Amino acid sequence: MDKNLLKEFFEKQLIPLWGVAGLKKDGPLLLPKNLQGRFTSAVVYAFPLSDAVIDLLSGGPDLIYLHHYRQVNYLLDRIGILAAELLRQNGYSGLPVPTNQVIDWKEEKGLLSLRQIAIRAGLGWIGRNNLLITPDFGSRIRLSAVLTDAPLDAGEPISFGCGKCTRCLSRCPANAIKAELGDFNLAVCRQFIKETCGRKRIGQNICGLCLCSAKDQLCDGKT
Ligand code: B12
Ligand code: SF4
Ligand code: SF4
Repeated sequence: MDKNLLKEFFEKQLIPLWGVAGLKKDGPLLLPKNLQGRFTSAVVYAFPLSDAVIDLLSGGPDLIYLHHYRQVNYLLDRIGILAAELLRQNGYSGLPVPTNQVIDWKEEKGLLSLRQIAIRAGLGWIGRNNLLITPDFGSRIRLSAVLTDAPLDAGEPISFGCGKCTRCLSRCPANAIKAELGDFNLAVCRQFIKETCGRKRIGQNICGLCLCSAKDQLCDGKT
């Protein structure tokens, strides 16, 4: 498969960041059992969230962010459906990964971890806020992917780039983010989100306060 076809497609959709994760070796780590062996690559892509919307957040999620979050999810799902069709028209199969659908409610997991796929494709690294951080947009992106059997060159992971920056620590009202990477506390993050979204009648488990911009990485004097 000519990768330029995908490049042209994503350019047309105004997708500024995408890449390919190889699944031949990592399939068992990344895919649920019923999908293993069927797909050799994941084409993962990201759409930036509006800085204007995120910068308005104060103390927790609001309805403007809720609307933006939903619309970006719809947009990414729509692009995934079109990308799968492009692959089909070129003789390959494509499975659009649901952008934000929880598939396993007991474990609270999606079809696969979009963060892990994005790391493998070289889009960014896991930051102190437990999110995928990209050099150009920080963590202010949403991710989606299409699984395929098309032969595509895979990307390479990039190294941790938060440097000494710790800006997100003070932004988290639940104190879930710590200076040590492995110390992120998902339980208190989840508790804050559920309590706040319930009280504010947001109707979706969102927060967004720790979505850092690319400027945050640059402020730490990485140089
Ligand atoms: C369910 C869910 C939640 C649950 C968490 C449950 C959970 N188990 O993680 C709740 C409601 C708490 C939540 C909160 C948030 N979420 Co959420 N969430 C999801 C969803 C739908 C599924 C996550 C999942 O399957 N997790 C299961 C575990 C296994 O995977 P993981 O957590 O992604 O990956 C971790 C581990 O695998 C480990 N890891 C890393 N490398 C490797 C390598 C190996 C080999 C192994 C074994 C592990 C490992 O580190 C990863 C990061 O912690 C994803 C979409 C998706 N399909 O990925 C969005 C997603 C992760 N959420 C997202 C966001 C933005 C948020 C929030 C900011 C809320 C909001 N939108 O306002 C907060 C952020 C919390 C935080 N700081 O981490 C984005 C992240 C974008 C980014 N820049 O990274 C995603 C990708 C949605 C999207 N389509 O863009 N979320
Ligand atoms: S605010 Fe700084 S430390 Fe936190 S995730 Fe973003 S770049 Fe990393
Ligand atoms: S999503 Fe909210 S509660 Fe969770 S780590 Fe980020 S700022 Fe803290």
